[in-house]
Amino acid sequence: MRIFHSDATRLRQVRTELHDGVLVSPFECPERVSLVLDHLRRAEVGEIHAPRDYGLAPVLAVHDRDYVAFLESCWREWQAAGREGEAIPNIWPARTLRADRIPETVCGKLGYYALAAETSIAEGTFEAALASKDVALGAVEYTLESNEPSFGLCRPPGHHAAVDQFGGYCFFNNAAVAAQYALDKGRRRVAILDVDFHHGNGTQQIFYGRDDVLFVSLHGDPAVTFPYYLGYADETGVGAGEGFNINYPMPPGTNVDTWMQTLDQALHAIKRYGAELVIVSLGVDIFEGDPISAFTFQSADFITLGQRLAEAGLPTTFLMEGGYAVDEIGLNVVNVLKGFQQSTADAAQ
Ligand code: OKP
Ligand code: ZN
Repeated sequence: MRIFHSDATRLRQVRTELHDGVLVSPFECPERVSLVLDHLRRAEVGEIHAPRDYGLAPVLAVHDRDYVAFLESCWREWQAAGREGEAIPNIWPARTLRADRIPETVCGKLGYYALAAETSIAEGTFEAALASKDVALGAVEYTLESNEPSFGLCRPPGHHAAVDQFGGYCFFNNAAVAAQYALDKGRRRVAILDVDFHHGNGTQQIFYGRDDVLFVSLHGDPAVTFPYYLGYADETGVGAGEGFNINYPMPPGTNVDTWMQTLDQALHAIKRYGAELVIVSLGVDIFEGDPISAFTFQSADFITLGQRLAEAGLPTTFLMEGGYAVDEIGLNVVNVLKGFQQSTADAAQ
């Protein structure tokens, strides 16, 4: 298995996250990268490579050009406006307001392009987001060329980022960028399997009307969990995309047996679809000790998860999403990848 990592993913170093009404030190912090990297090195999961610079074209293949320009200029404009803290939206084009005009100044644009308020923007955010999509592209390109598995240590994560919205710590949808890249390289059916605790609303939105990417997600029930306004089981796709979006919302506290049975259903759907590539949105915030999530995985359960994924027998790229219990995040990621490798080795014997 080849691993992709870029030091530039650490460039996002915001001080604030609006959490429970308080500005706290962000859960999604650069130390996450160091911890995972440490464990990957110690466990000798595979060679660690830096990705090349893929430029903006693969981003613009799934994201809106004005949205990307906003992310690039937001912090500069916010500073030029003389604001004291980090850039945080405080008004949105909510249901009773107009969403068909983009305001001209940064405060209005922030609300237009944000889907939540916990994700502050400051120095280095755009640069880290660029590095994160390069990590994803490096990983998927390796799998496309070799059929060997890969892991992209993306940070910031991506699955909440929609065509023209950021939030939930996400700016560019790394999994979507990678999936589109695979299609542009000739793959015809790509599956994205999202196992992060939170629903991947951005990935769903990007591919909702399309049949060339199957999106399958296991997540906390949005009735009681972020992102609240997407991720229900009746969201099955639209038009050509009808039937190519599958959500498995589960209540907080769901046990691992139930979760694994649901995973089996998800993998069946991916096999039936005839996926040529599986991109796993790998959030390890399904861990029982995660500070902002509510599933019950123990560290050993992540090995089982890796084994089950390997049994699907498909070319697989893992991309890092969430996971915030910093002490165990590295171990849990390594366990998924080791489980996957063991099972693949068994199958080859
Ligand atoms: C990003 B990823 C919980 C608040 C949650 C934002 C969560 C973003 C998760 N009380 N706030 O999917 O791991
Ligand atoms: Zn999450």
